Amino acid sequence: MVPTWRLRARFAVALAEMYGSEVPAYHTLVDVCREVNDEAARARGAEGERLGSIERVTAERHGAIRVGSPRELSQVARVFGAFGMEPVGFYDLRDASRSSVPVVSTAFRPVAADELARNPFRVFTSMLVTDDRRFFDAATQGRLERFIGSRELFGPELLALADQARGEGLEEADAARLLALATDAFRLTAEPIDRDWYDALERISAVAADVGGVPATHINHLTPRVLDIDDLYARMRARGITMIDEIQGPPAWEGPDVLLRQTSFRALDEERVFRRADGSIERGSLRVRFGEVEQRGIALTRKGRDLYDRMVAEVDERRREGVSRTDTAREVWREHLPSTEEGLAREGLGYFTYRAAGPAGPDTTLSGLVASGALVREPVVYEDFLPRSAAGIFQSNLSDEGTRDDAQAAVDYDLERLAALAEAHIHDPFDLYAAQQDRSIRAAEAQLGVRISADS
Ligand code: OOG
Ligand code: NI
Repeated sequence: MVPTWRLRARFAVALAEMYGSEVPAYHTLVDVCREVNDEAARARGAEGERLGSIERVTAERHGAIRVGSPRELSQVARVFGAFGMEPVGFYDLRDASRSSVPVVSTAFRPVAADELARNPFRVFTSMLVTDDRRFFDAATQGRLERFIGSRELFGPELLALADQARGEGLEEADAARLLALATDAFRLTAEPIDRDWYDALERISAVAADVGGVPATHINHLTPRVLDIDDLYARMRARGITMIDEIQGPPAWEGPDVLLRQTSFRALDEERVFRRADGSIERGSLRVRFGEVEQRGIALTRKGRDLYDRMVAEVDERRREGVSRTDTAREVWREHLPSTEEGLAREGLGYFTYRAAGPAGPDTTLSGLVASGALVREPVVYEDFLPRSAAGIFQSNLSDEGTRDDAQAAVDYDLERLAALAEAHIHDPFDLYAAQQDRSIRAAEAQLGVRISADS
């Protein structure tokens, strides 16, 4: 049987090959990422690998896809499940954005630390909320649901192989077939797009048009990871590539990197085939796909995340004319966020793992044991996404804000509701990080033969 992680690694490579042939600028992005990572790794040495080995970081990608219904989402869960990718987290982008982004999302990724270390491939997956009246009136909802209900994104052979991979496993020949079918399911379709229907949806939301106006789904972007996103941003600009105005997420500052920083280059014109109302076929172009890059930092606890959300709100309030968001954010960060990993750990803001390295001294608190050298503390990397940044990425690539009527009632979604619709358990990311931290402390206790107490 082919091990799940190998299937996942091959899936990530196959998607990258396909996407790279569809979006040539992707190759430029990957080349520049490699330059940035090589240089950063050389300059920082082992310190640079605290949030992931250079092998992992260089190979690391996340994809983004968009589907139109609970049925399609539950099929996606089966397909990604074959690669050991489970849904984690819930993101509501409808309210995270000024523009019209009528989707709720989760991310499919490996959940175990050793699986993440072998290959961390993940896919941010959004589902169109067709019954949200702020975006779609009853007639549009009905037509959307009929259109989406009548297409088939994932064929029966693919789904059967995926189920088998999750169950008893697959031998090489079937594994190769699964990979070919799964990759193909995310290929840009050559089938003509109904121009009037697409345009009508686009007036409401470009994202809705991309999901509900096209007969298939596709990889929207495939994102490499870098160790220094500021350097990447400058180099891409130097190559004449138009980047969005700001890096999303935390600012560059002298303290530890937390959560996730992201930026993207603007969507490119891509040729598509359209069908006019009179039946004629024409060529045209769409701008829905873009290139994105990410830099990952330390995973924050619930308390740390609350602080992050408050800081983001404070940046919004404090921002003055003529001062960039990043400069304001840096001020706010310096005021509120501890400037060392030690500080993040002591205040219970970040997740860390601990390993035993020497005999325990009399002080058996976590930080006491770290200070005496009995424990070594390592940061846990953030493996997930940020709704506000995701909305910023969506938004900065829309040429038009679309339309929404906020006087209409929203439809409530949360993690449980999305899980029920996806027919899958959606993990709470905080639980995963906390369990990882706890396991490392329990193992260290067993090795040191002491009971370790928390700092506060
Ligand atoms: C997803 C946008 C969000 C991220 O990395 O946060 C995103 C999409 O465009 O479908 O990719
Ligand atoms: Ni992305």
